[in-house]
Order: sequence, then structure tokens, then C-alpha cells
Amino acid sequence: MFPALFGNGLHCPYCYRSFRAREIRFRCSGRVGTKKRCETKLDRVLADQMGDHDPQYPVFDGDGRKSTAVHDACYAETHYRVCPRCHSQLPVQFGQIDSKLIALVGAKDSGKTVYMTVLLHELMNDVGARIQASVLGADASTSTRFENVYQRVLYEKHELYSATRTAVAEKGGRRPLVFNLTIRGRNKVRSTLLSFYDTAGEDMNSERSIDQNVRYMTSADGIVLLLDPLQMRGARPHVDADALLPKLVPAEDSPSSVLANIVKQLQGSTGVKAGKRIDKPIAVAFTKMDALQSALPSGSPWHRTPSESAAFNEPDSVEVHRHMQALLHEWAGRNLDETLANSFTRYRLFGLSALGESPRLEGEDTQRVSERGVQPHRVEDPFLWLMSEFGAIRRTTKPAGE
Ligand SMILES: Nc1nc2c(ncn2[C@@H]2O[C@H](COP(=O)(O)OP(=O)(O)OP(=O)(O)O)[C@@H](O)[C@H]2O)c(=O)[nH]1
Ligand SMILES: [Mg+2]
Ligand SMILES: [Zn+2]
Ligand SMILES: [Zn+2]
Repeated sequence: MFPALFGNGLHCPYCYRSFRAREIRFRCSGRVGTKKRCETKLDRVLADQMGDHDPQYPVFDGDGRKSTAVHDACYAETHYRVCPRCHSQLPVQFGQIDSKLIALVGAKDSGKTVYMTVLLHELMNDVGARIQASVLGADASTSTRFENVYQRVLYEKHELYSATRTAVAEKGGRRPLVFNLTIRGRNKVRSTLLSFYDTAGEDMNSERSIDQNVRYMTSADGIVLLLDPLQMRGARPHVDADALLPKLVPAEDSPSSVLANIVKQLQGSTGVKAGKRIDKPIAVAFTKMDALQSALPSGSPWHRTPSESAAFNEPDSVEVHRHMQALLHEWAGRNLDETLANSFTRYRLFGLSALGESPRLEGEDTQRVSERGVQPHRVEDPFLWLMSEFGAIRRTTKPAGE
């Protein structure tokens, strides 16, 4: 039931390195024990790996399979368990509950940061209510950062983000956002840890990619690859006249080069044999579909609002997949689709709009969300497909549109 406990062991949701349960270490609680109380100081490992320079209580070895340990130096008990590789504090139920790392990747400007924010916001609100799920930050830093940095900019200030800084620019790497998703099933409650790492588009470019980024993709249980249709030559003539049309990016950042890099990195580091495909589900989604929706036929399945059911609607998704496949051939040629089919055992195409409407340009370079606010369409589809691939949510075969 708990795949994260077997095989190669566990994966840290913060640094994505693997280890076994017994290797988990503990951090002193700093409480008063029967000996001299411990003091805080710089944790070199945490500083080097995660860029966190705050003084911390010492890390010590214990039986990592247990939930508590007593620190020999002070005799105080602690329930803070940390990753043996990066010293990040592990979520409370880590190791006991299912843990899924979902890698969100895509070229620069493809819409990753906006998508991640809107998806999580939806999971915390409407979509969460629909699938009877709740989402909570698994650590204090995730909760405050999501609230103050991500959510506030888009939903309160109604502004778009500036480009995400590359992990190289942020010394020591960036901390992923880790959430605990709890789904109420018919007779049991199922928890899944979700880890999202907001990559910068540049990190996808092979020469500049760094360790953490490659680890992030190779240890992921599922991948969401975002493709920007506004970067596809065949789509650009169909873009709404009043939508913001970005400049064409250089060839090395094009959707097909990014996909080629991802395949290369995954094949290189997971040891996939020549001629074999990568056995990780990959959801490939066109973002910014609002800018192209008037070019779609009125009967397009993309326009439909997926049913209110808690389950993942397979027939609806397959119809959208076929439509997106036809669009992909028309907009970017067959090559991308061929690469996906030849490289992955399971892939599915999606179309989504995180904002629902094109942002407006204010002044030289500030972009604002439309006055009507954020109105996402089909942002949950790729996520629900992955969750259904993991067996975490049900799939229904009820005909689409019913
Ligand atoms: N029309 C439309 N534009 C969008 C949507 N989502 C994002 N955009 C546009 O895409 C731009 C980039 O979005 P981001 O989420 O910052 O892209 P990113 O992939 O995180 O970019 P980097 O962090 O630089 O790699 C935004 O400034 C918007 O102009 C959408 O749903 N609809
Ligand atoms: Mg970004
Ligand atoms: Zn770690
Ligand atoms: Zn101590």
C-alpha cells in the first residue's frame, strides 16, 4: 500500500534524494532534558543543500523507523525527524503515508508558476470540495510562502509573477512546496504528500540544468509537462487579437527542445535501456488555451466543463486528448507527439487555461490579471489523471458530458 517504503526506499520531498527509513535522523527539540540544554547553531548541511542559514538545534542518529528519539547530549525527547541527506525536517507522517513527487516542468514562460498556484488554489477550494479532498502545507515554510508569495500576488494583487529565478541563481537551491493532500474515500481517508518544485525555465535547458533539477525529474512519480501553444508557429496566426502574444523564444527553448532534453535527462539517469520506454506517467498540457479558444470549433470537448463527480472522467479525458493531439499535429507537426509515444509508456495530452483570460499589460512590463479575476478552466485535469494513475482517486467510465 505504501510504495514509498519499498524499492529504492524513500525520497525526500525537499531534496529528492533517496534513503531508507532507518537512515532517517532526528533534530534535538531544544527542550530541557535531564542534562545541559542544547543550543542552536548553523547547520552546515541544511545551509549547503537548502540555503537555510537559520541557527538550528543539533541533528543526531537514532532509530529512524521510530517517530521519536532521545538526544544523548541533553536527554530531551524529540519528534523532529530530518532527511539524512539535506537535514530538512520531514513531514509528520512521512514514511507512513503515501508520498508522491510530481515534477512540474516546461520551457521558460510556459506558465509553470501561474499553473502551480492556480492548481493548488483550486485544490484548496472548488476542486478540493468536488473530490472531497483537503490540501494543507506540510511545513510552516510551505504554508507561508504559498500564502504570501504565490497566492497573494495572483489573487490579491492581481499581478503576474516575474520570471522564476534559476536554481543556480538561488545559492543552495530552492525549497519545494510540500503539501499534504487528504482524500475522503467511501470508507477510508487517504493521505498523500505532494511535492512541487517551481523550476525556472532555464533549468530545463541542458547546459544550465543542475543536479537538483535532474534529481527532481528522475525521482518524480509523475510529470506534468507544460507546453506553451503561443510558441508554436502553427498556432500563432490563430491567437485572439486582444491576447498578449509573447515573442518567439530561441530554438533551444522551444517546446520540442525542452521535451528532447527531458527525455535525455530521464533516460540518462534512470538507466532506461535502449529501445525501452520510460515508465512514468507524463501529463502533457497546453497552457494559455484561453488565447486560442475562439479558434477551436464550438463542438470541441475542451469547452466542456468536466462533471461535478469526485472521480476522474476517463471518456471525457480521452476525447480531449484526441482533440489536443490533432491540434498538436496542426500547430507543431507530428514530431512532438511521436517523441512522446516513443519515449513514455503512459502519456496523455491536456489543454488548460489557468487564468481563463489573457492578462493585460500595464505600463512597460507589469502584467495584470483581468478585472474578472482568475477563472481557471480544466487546470485540475492533468493532476487528477496522475492521481488516478497512482490509484489515489477513482476513475469513471461514464460517457463524457453526462
Ligand atoms: N493567456 C494566458 N497567459 C498566461 C496564462 N498563464 C500564464 N500566462 C502568461 O505566461 C507568462 C509566464 O507565466 P509563468 O507562470 O510566470 O511562467 P513560468 O513557466 O513560471 O516562467 P519561468 O519561471 O520564467 O520559467 C505570464 O506572465 C502570462 O503572460 C494563462 O492561463 N493564460
Ligand atoms: Mg516560474
Ligand atoms: Zn532531503
Ligand atoms: Zn539535545
